[in-house]
Amino acid sequence: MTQKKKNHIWNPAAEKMARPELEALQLQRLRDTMGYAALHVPFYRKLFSKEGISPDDIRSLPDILGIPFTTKQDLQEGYPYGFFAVPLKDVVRLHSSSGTTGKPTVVGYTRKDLDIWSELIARLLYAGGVSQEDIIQISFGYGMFTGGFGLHYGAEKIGAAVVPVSSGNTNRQIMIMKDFGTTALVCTPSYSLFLAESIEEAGISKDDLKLRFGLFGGEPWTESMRRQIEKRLGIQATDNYGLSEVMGPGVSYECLEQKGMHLAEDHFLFEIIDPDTGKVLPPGETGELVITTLTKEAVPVIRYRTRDITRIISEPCACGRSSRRMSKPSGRTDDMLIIRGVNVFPSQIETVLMQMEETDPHYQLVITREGALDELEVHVEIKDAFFSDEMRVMNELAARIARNMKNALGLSAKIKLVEPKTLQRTEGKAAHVLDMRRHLKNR
Ligand code: DLL
Repeated sequence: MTQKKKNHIWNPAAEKMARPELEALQLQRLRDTMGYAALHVPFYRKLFSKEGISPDDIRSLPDILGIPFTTKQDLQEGYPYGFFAVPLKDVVRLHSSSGTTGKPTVVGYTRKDLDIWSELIARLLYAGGVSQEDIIQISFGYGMFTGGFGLHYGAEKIGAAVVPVSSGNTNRQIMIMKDFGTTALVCTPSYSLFLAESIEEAGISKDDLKLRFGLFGGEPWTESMRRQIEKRLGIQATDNYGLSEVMGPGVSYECLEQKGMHLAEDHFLFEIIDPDTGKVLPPGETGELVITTLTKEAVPVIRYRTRDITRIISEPCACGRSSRRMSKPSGRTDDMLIIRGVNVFPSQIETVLMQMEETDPHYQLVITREGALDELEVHVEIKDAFFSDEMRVMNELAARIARNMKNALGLSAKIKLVEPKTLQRTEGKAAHVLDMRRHLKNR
């Protein structure tokens, strides 16, 4: 394993700002954002006047509690430009969310928004070990997804050599990685694992590569998956979170301590609420993340419900940054599966699978309904070394997985073992769930 680079901070003045100073800055920016949104976004103008809210009422950060939430549905109803606070002549870039649930949401950036975005990506890259000496291969999709272009401009800002390969064409990715001497890889965690698998298959040893750091994000992944990626690629892997509705990557980023993602608190305000009641939870409790943008010009959002489930960590980090951190999101409120009344997140199933040495983190959950009863079938890839032609051996393994799942989650599932490398791989975000009940409902 490479030597740890610590305290590698891009913008110490901002990232190590004393908390009282940071909170005063947040308050000032919150009031400015509210005044700005009331003036330029009809949705907020109407909302504030209906609720009798004025930016002058915000005298301390907790005063934000009186403001109603903004939801994904609100943004969708404004499709495409309803939430824009500036005329299109001032917009220099447009991105959109993937739109797997209904209409996509369209987000715009002014030149100042792009400058701030690059600044936050520069912080992210330094935190993950990357500097101007690195050759950074960006294997996120370049397109409407914010991953590719988002990382790109921050990487140029710090002066790294950027290889904008985008996603897909795995053989070419590996060739470039080897021939160009890539030192830092940027993609989704699931794609990094697929790359690791393909590199091994091609008979390339990790010692033939110069990779040292992996900066991943865009989807949930577990600690055990991180360990596996680090081992197979010989890198230090950090996690990065963000969402297009508030900017894209750069909202929070992990440092090499690998103990949660530092929140970019000078540009966003973070809260954790109970997703059922909407009440703000006490510090440290797990709930839904709510974000308010503090400096966005093109599309400011106030108290946006992300639907991501996480926890805020307030204890100081050994890296010296003063920001609080968020733990790895365990899933989304709309990802939660209710199977025969049991609430489960795909990440919990992944954790059970990853605790067993025989299984790979490639799995698919297929949920169907037989009459009134939900059935969960888990398709699991078995590692090459453990795959057997003997039925008895495979049945015994399937029974053990089913038992572990029952013990950990209280859920019975049918386990279907599949041969190594047979489940579909993705170049972007992995799709682990096939919920056939949704198709039934939609008919
Ligand atoms: O995924 C932005 C991004 C790109 C972040 C690259 C990091 C790296 P969207 O496509 O709008 O934006 O998807 C946002 O993805 O609400 C989470 O549910 C999920 N997500 C993003 N990063 C993480 C992460 C980008 N590190 C949605 N862990 C978010 C878990 C994540 N989930």
